[in-house]
Amino acid sequence: MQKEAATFSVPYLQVLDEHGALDRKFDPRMPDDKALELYKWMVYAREADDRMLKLQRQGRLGTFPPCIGQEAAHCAPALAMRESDWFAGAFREAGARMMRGEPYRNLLLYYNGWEEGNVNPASPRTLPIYVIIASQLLHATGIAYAMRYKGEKDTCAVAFIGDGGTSEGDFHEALNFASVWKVPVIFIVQNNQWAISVPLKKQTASRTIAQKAIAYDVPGIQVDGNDPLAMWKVTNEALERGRKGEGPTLIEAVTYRLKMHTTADDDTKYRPKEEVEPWWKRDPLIRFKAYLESKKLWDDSKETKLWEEAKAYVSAEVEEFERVQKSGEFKPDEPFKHLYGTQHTVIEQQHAEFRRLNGLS
Ligand SMILES: Cc1ncc(C[n+]2csc(CCOP(=O)(O)OP(=O)(O)O)c2C)c(N)n1
Ligand SMILES: [Mg+2]
Repeated sequence: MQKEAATFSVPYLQVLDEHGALDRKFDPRMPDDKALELYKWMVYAREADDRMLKLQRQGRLGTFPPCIGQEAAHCAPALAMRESDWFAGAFREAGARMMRGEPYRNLLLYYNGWEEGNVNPASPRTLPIYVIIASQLLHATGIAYAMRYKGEKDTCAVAFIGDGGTSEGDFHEALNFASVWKVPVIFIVQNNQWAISVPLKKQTASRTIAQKAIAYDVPGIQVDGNDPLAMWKVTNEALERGRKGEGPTLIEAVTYRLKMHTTADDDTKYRPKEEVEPWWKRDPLIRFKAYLESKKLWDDSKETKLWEEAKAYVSAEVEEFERVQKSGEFKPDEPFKHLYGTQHTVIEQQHAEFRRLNGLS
């Protein structure tokens, strides 16, 4: 006897196409004030990245990973989240971080080597930037499990990862544990088609990343990651499932890294411009602006004003970043104090050596 043991499918969602046209059947009815807030932060993130690129090229900032082109994939989920939800990002979610109350100067400080830039004073539930690929998924899963264990019924954790990160064991361990224990955690894969210079097709033979959820019996969905409405809708649905005790969700946001991996590499060396160019037409900012205009919420004068505000905000933060660096307020040996919760002899020795070598009294 042979029969189907189980059948699976992988849904795909797009609500706004690349011209900003709305598929009414799936319209999540984002309130106007929320839509305007979202566009604001997407513009702020774009301006912030543009400025960081210039600062880095001028030698005023260390290397950093631009999120240009991926604003919808991380800002729309941040809009759906509550302050009480935990945010475990990777390193390409600048817009979402600002939406969680992180001052832009923090990102500048962090990428110039100051650990103080990792402290979000407005949101203790926003975890620091994770460079160790995929580790944040395990932390988010553990935290969400602990929150439920402690009786916080409505709290979810949202973890971000890249397409490359899905090849790490941590990704699979987090999905497995979260599914078995019905943990209220959401995994958002920003599939930007590249992991440094490794293209998606060399990363995985899977036709979608969303299908990786099937192995763990987790609901998985592939979404147009440059569509803010689709991203907001699926994140809301996943949060609702998590809050109801129905467990985790895997969201694959199909997007594109329009710039280099970090300012330390030259992407023109490993990918043709013919591949990159069409993605500029799918820019989430262009698409969302067209949508706002179609709803009569936006016009040219509002657009000009918003960019002026973004530039003024970014300039003021850059000024503060440069002031604080010179002020001596921050301590370069700060990380030694926070590596473990309690003191550790070897770390203390290293700390003393660091202070001696750097002439710190
Ligand atoms: C555990 C681990 N291995 C390797 C690296 C080096 N590394 C940094 S970013 C990166 C690629 C990440 O690609 P992806 O997950 O697609 O995220 P993206 O950079 O595209 O946002 C690698 C291999 C790392 N930071 N951590
Ligand atoms: Mg990637």
